[in-house]
Amino acid sequence: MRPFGRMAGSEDARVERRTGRTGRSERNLESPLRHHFYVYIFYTFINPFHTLFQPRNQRPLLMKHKLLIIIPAFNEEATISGVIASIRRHVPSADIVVVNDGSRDRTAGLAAGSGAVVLSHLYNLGIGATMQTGYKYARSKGYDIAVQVDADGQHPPEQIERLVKPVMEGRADIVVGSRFMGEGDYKPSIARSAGMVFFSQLVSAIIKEKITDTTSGFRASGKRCIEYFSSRYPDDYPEVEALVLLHKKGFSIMEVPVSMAERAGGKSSITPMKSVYYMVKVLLAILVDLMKKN
Ligand SMILES: Nc1nc2c(ncn2[C@@H]2O[C@H](COP(=O)(O)OP(=O)(O)OP(=O)(O)O)[C@@H](O)[C@H]2O)c(=O)[nH]1
Ligand SMILES: [Mg+2]
Repeated sequence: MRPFGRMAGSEDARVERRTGRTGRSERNLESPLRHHFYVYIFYTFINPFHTLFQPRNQRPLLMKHKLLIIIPAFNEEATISGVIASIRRHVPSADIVVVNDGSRDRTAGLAAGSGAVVLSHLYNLGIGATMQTGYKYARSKGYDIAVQVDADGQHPPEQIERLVKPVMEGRADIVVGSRFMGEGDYKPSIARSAGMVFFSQLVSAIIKEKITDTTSGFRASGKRCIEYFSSRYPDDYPEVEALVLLHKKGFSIMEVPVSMAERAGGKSSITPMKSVYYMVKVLLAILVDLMKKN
């Protein structure tokens, strides 16, 4: 007896077909005309539609491009494994790199254990430097698209596809997931909300296009943006300034609605004091960017 039973194409099966021990008529199975007929029917009528019935996460559009998910992570041991598992489930064709920004907890080990590539900063360098490390990696490995997904579980991986699609179709150089386009029920604190409204109006006025969520880090960048970000990326709290820099360089920016959760674990770095510093720092940085020639 064979341990795994009998395979359809095995020698046994072929012998049986020849000898007719399967009980089926030999003439039916061997008829080349009928075989060609089935093949013709399959490739003419059934195969052209097969992509419609594929599961969402195996859509050819996502598989045609080299896609990298960049996860910036600083002390995110509570959530990193779950975030990686969820990305794998929803975008199995993507590669994942975790940029561990000098975490003092088990973030790096857990990320490696979940199968992601892990790049570690020796010291905490901040989110700007963390993202730039990710973009440098994307560029060096020739990725077509890079998507930033936070390590704290705020960015839903099932919505990565809607960020990536316009970039793949050549409709935008960067696509930002916006919490304020009618999806989800994200409610920031009053102080944060004031800052968000202020920056959204400022950036919209500068780039002459409505941007509703300038602080969202849930974004997909195409090849040209990857190239640019690998050589220049703002420091602290970089998301707002990055949009102004991209606009200055002539890149096209698009927003799509997304829903975002609250942090699923760990600790937010944004205290009320830091929010004030953030506002002033980003404002000054944008003014300097606008004054600079290049
Ligand atoms: N805070 C902070 N986050 C970093 C740093 N380096 C990398 N990160 C990662 O950058 C991502 C965004 O940081 P968050 O602290 O979540 O910032 P946020 O989403 O604006 O703030 P919350 O809404 O409070 O979560 C997370 O995945 C962090 O782990 C760093 O130096 N400080
Ligand atoms: Mg967060």
